[in-house]
Parts: sequence; structure tokens; C-alpha cells
Amino acid sequence: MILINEFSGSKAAVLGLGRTGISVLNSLNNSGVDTVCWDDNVDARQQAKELGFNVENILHGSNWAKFDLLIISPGISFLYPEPHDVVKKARQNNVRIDNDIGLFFSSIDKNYWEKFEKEPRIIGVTGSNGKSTTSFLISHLIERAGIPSEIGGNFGKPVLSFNPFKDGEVKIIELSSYQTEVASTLKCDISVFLNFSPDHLDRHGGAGGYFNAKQRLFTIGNSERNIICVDNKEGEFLFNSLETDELARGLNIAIASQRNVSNYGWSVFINKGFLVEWKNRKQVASFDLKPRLSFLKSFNLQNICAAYAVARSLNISPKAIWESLDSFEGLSHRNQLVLEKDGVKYVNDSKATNVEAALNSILQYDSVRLILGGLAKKGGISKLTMHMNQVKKIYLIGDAAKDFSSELKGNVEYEISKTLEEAVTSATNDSVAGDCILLAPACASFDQFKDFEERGKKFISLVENIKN
Ligand code: UMA
Repeated sequence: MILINEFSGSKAAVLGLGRTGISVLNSLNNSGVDTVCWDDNVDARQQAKELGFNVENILHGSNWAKFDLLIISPGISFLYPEPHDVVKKARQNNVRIDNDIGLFFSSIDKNYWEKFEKEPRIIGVTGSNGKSTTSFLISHLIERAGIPSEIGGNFGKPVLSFNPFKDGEVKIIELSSYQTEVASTLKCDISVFLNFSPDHLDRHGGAGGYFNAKQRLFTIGNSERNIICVDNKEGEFLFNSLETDELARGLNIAIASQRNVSNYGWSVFINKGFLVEWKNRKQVASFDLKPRLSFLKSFNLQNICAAYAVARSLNISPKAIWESLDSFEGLSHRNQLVLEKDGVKYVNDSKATNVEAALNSILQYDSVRLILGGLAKKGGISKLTMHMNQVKKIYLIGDAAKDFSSELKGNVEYEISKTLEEAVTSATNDSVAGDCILLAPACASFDQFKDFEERGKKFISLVENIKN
């Protein structure tokens, strides 16, 4: 657990009692902060009571003059579509609002860090898609180089549940826009921006708000090194604006999976199937990805470039990085091959919760039976319907099934399977050798599951039944 001595003796209200809220309460209580907590869900409140936390109705019952801090969970609306009523109350009473990420960075005492033989490092990873894969790849590369690491944040483990820092250790934090939007402080040593595509638009008041939330990691962060993918215009904009600072110029690394960026001061990119690194107009390293291209491509080459660039920033040699990439086997719920039986592949990409991620997944396979649906994101699925050449049939599940079916009409064969069980059974019955039954729902999971992990686990268990 991470302790936050800065707030010792103060009084905090904590809103949201999921994974984040409970970790915040544990940390604050152990740091000498007096806490009360609340959740809109009665079961969550009951659970918190049973854990011994002080549940108080901060929406109606509390005198706000007594609070120094309000700490909110990522799921709580901060500004759009409307701030949560508790957030409004805090603002009306001029109470500081923060989240676990802001508390985590406030807890870092660099004077204390000087006692370490080798200073720990913090890496923040943001972007619309591929954050978890990149975080995992980074940890794989650096662990192989003998550097201890821990992954958390949006990846699943709240940052305040991290173990205390160890000598030379690297903490890797996956950061969602919900988290960067609120955090009062973001002080990573290395910050990574992967890509941008509209997502969570309601929560950020549109694409501009969403980009702004992500951009805060770089604008308020002031990292020693920024690693920015310049494959799209938001990345180009960000890289260019960071390099206008003369002191930072040349310290940032541009990465690209779609073009040669050797004209940037320091760059890592994919060129004709090679992963290449350039620095000061000279090629530093080059590795032939082609023998493993289909496997590596499924982790998205942007993510591979980003993880390579982080490892280089930690002074790991190109050769050592390459050897570790060769041994990487992937991770759960992200383009995970669960089973290959009678020539039919079953792939779990439950983490593909938006259209871009689902499309990226579909494009990896030649003959796809796609399980699509859940709780739809804004913007529809027109980007998907334009790329149906590899898709044989779509099996629609969840809340979005009816709306999606009208968008798919005339473009591709589909059926409304309603549940994941029905979809897997139906797709299996329809399949022939060479097909890939792909769960890439392009939707949130909350209509039928707790989260994307539960959805992915359900898919795996259904597929395991087929195996047996
Ligand atoms: N709640 C309220 N009022 C509200 C909204 C929520 O009281 O208006 C309560 C709920 O009743 C529930 C609690 O808040 O009891 C849930 O809080 P939460 O939704 O913030 O969830 P946590 O369990 O704290 O998990 C969060 C992240 N969840 C979200 O961002 C929605 C997890 O990311 C993250 O792994 C975890 O913190 C640890 O850092 C999940 C996610 O779906 C994986 N992230 C989104 C994504 O990847 O697209 C951003």
C-alpha cells in the first residue's frame, strides 16, 4: 500500500466504493486521514460498512465545511454530461477534488528517493487503444532485463494498492482519460501517448474534451521523456507542441507504425517489416519482424514501438529488447487465442470495447465470425461496416443488438444471438476450418457483465466446454 503523509490530520470524503474507492480508504486511513465514504449503490455501501469504513450520506447529510478533500473514483462524472451531485457540492463549498492518481503522485517524496541506490521510475501510458497491451509489453521487456516492475492504474490494480517503491523498481501506470481528467498531479518520468480515436464522448463533452483529458499527462506532467505515436494528427500535434520547448527538444521519442519518421530527432518506427530506431539522423538498430509479423501485428505495431522506446529510455540495449520481444506470448482478453480446434480459431478480444479496437482485431484474420455488441458507444458502427470483406457473419449480443442489426442490414449476414452463450454456440455450429470466431464486441460490457474481464472469462469458459 502507498501512504500519503501529506494529508495526515485532514478530513476526506470518498465517493465510489469499487476497487479504487476501497484502496483510497485503506491508504488514507493508514496515513492518518479521517475519512467518510459514500456510494450511490446500496450494496456497495453495505459492503464498505462490513469492512469497517465510516459510511456517511455526503450528498444530503454532511456539513461540507468539515471536509478538506473529496476523492472520486474514475466512474464518477466530473464535468460532463453533468457533474455528479457530490462533485457539485464540493465545488460549491470550494473543497479540493482529486482522485487516487493525484494522491499517488502527491505521495512521492523525491528527497526520500535519494536514499535509493538506483532511483525508481514511473511510466504513464495513455491513448485510446492498446494501453494495457503496451503496459504489459513494457513490463515484460524490463523484467527480462532484470528490472523489477509493477503494473497498475486502469490495468486493474489501483495505484494506491501498489507495494512501496523498491530500489531501482519501475511502476507502470495505465492511465484512462477518466483518471487523467481529474488527477491534480501527474509526475511520470516517462509518459507514453499511443493513439487517439473518439471514445467516452459523453463523459468528456466531445472529442476535444476527451483529447484534453489525455493531453493533461503531458501538459501538466513535465516528464523527463515523452514517447508519442505520430501516426495520427493528435499525436503529431502533441509531439510538435512538446518540442517547441527548447529544453525538451530532442528528448522526446516519436514512434510510428505507418511511416518513416527518421527525420525526427529520436524515433522508433516500422519500415518495410523492420523495427528500426534512429537517433540524430543515424540508424541505431534494425530488427526484422517479418518471421513473427502475424503474431506481433496482433499486439499492434504501435504498442511494440512504444514498449521498445520505453525500454531504450531505461537504457536497455536494442539486442536485449529484441530477444525479449521474441519470447512475448501475449495477455488475457486482448487478442488472446483461446483455442484452435478442427481448424477453427477462438479469439478473445473482450477488451476491444470500441469500434477502432474491434476493427484492428478483425483486420488480423481472413475469415471472421464476429461476436459484436453489448452497451453501444456513441457514434455507431459505420467504420466497421465499411470493412466487412473478411467477416462471414456477425452474431449480435446485448443491448446494442437491435440498433446494430439495422446498421448491418445489406452489408453482411448477421443474427441476433442475444447472449454470449448463444453466440458462441451458433458461431461454432456455422464454422468451417479456416474460420476465426472472434469476440471483439466494440461495446462496453456493463449491460450483461461486471466488466470486460468478466465477459472475456465467460467467453473462455464457453470455449473450454467446446474443447472438452
Ligand atoms: N458509482 C457511484 N456513482 C456514480 C458512478 C459510480 O456511486 O455515479 C460507484 C458504483 O456504484 C461503484 C463504484 O462507483 O460501486 C465503481 O467505481 P468505478 O466505476 O470508478 O470502478 P472501480 O472499481 O473503482 O474501477 C476503476 C476503473 N473503472 C472505470 O474506469 C469505469 C477500472 O477500469 C480500473 O481498472 C480500476 O478503477 C483501478 O484503477 C476499468 C474500465 O473499464 C477496467 N476502464 C475504462 C476503459 O478501460 O475503457 C476507462
